Amino acid sequence: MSAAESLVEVRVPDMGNFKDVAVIDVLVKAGEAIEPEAPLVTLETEKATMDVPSTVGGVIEKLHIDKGSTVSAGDLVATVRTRGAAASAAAAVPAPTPTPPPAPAAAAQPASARAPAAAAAPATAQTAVPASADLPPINEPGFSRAYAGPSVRKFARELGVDLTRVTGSGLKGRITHDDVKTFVKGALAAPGGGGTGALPAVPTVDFAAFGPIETQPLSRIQRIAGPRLHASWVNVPHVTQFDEADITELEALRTTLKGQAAERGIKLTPLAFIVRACVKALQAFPTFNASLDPAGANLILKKYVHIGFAADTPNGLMVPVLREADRKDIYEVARQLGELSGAARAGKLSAAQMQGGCFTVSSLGGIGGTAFTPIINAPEVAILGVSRSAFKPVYRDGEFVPRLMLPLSLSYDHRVIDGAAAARFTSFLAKALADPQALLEAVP
Ligand code: CAO
Repeated sequence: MSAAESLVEVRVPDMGNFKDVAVIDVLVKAGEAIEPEAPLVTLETEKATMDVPSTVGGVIEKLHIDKGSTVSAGDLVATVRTRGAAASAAAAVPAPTPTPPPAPAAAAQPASARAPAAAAAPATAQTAVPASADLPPINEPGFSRAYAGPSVRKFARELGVDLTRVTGSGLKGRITHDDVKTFVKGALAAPGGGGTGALPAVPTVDFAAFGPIETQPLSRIQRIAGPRLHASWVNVPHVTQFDEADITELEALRTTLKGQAAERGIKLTPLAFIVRACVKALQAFPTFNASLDPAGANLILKKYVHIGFAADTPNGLMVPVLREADRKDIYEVARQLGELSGAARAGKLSAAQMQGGCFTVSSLGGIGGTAFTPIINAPEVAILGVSRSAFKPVYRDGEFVPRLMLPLSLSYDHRVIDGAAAARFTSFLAKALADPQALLEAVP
């Protein structure tokens, strides 16, 4: 240590009647350079949280308390190496700044009882301008009620972060420095790199605190598919149009043809008919066979029809693509559906076999259900969900007759497709499925 340097002990200041107060956050590390008044640790009593500031600027020589420990007035917090004459640390310690307890207690209080929180906010609070113009403006009443210590509030102010949007991971949901940093990172990573797309974080829960648990890693496919599904969910305004197709004749026809198809090694499932009907619908409604360009300014219409279909495999959801579905008759469609789903289940699909899709069909009909809302396989603009067919009473020519009805759930990108077009598309599909002979026609 040079002659000009000295060591200053920073101690816990007088906290009134409080003793054995919990240290809920340690805000600095040994070796870290700090300014005078920099918060060192955050303490929490039953009534408030408070930061203990340093009395001097310098470098942290040693920290004497850990997160999770308890302290009382006079306990040594840190030793700070500083330049110039050593100040009398105990005498110079400013009083800690309290912050009221979290929302549940605050919510039960009258508004006036929450006033100290507003007072704890810096004087600039009402006029603070977000550091990033992309971050949403700060909700001042919410900010003042947010459960965070003074240093976290100051930090959030500096970055222009609205604390009402930050999920606290600390004790009882208290917002920490790391939570603010995580929020900012999320805002920067969000589409557009700003903050308007930032999502509120899901609370972190210690499940083991409530009973036995087991942790299973997600499969490789789930890890790849998850972010893509999420990207579609948050980027594409989804609407789902429901409809029903009368497939009584289709099933009758399929039953008569199934045997001879099987002799050719083909499993003629309802999905083959559905894919053929989708091809016709995509030809009749070209905006469903399209994608928005990345800028969202142009619609790219595709002159080919490659249809993806969701396949449930032991490794997770995969979407093989049936290429040039418009050039294949129903038997060829059925044969390729069988081959591709077999390859998917065996984990033998090539990357090329999963690329280039224009529209996706997700059939849960072999499993069950009456309807669902499939997530669009973006940048495609629509996906057809198919549920299990069932006999229903349908009113026809003055009487109820049993008809086999197939539930259809079409999710579409509302930026590209409007509701009327979606309703026309599913009506068209229903008509096409009700006329199976037309689906059997040879394909040029
Ligand atoms: N209603 C009633 N029965 C149906 C049906 C429907 N909509 N669709 C299929 N079936 C019947 C079939 O006729 C078949 O019965 P038979 O053997 O008596 O003819 C049985 O269900 C099983 O069919 P399948 O599953 O072998 O064939 P498929 O063409 O219907 O489906 C495939 C193939 C790959 C789509 C399917 O196996 C699959 O993986 N489905 C799940 C897709 C999925 O997970 N989607 C969700 C994605 S979002 O998470």
